[in-house]
Amino acid sequence: MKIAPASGDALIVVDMQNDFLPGGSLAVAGGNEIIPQLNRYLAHFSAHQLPVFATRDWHPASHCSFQSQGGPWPPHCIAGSDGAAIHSDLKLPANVHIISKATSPETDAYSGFTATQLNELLQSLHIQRVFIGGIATEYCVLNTAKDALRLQYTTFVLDDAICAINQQPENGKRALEEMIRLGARPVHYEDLIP
Ligand code: VGL
Ligand code: ZN
Repeated sequence: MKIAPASGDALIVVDMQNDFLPGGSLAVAGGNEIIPQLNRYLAHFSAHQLPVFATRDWHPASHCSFQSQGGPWPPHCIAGSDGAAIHSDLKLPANVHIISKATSPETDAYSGFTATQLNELLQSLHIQRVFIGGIATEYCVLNTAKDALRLQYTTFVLDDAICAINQQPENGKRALEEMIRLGARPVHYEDLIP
């Protein structure tokens, strides 16, 4: 399948933050290995002057998803901390749209669309197709893709630039299958027409 990125397309890079990468407090094994691949997509979208969005988990120190508050996760991505910073090897364009999510203590949000301006921004830029990559496949990538599909965006998942936590070995694989079943199309960098 060949795809030509064109006007109306946007790239959404999900949660490529230090805490989710090796060395971080909720490190996803292999998460760093998708950085070069995401950089190829970023270069492609930038070369075509297509908009780029980067979501980030941006939690208060007492967030409900933390184990100390009865949640499932160790503390991670505390707003303004080094752990919450997007990895410096990721080559985001200067005009990247940063989308902060799960910013209030009492609610978690795995989707970049939950309680953010993402949909409004995409609408204002007349975006019809979104290309989604990043981490974690079975949490924030999955939920962002599901919302994109529900909101009627043609949704591509970057099969070669996502990474799963895999608390159970097949979680990432199953999440990709679910996205495809719901109508997302998997893409590989080689599918893009230069
Ligand atoms: C995420 C666990 C907790 C994610 C966010 O970005 O997939 N996972 N918070
Ligand atoms: Zn989180």
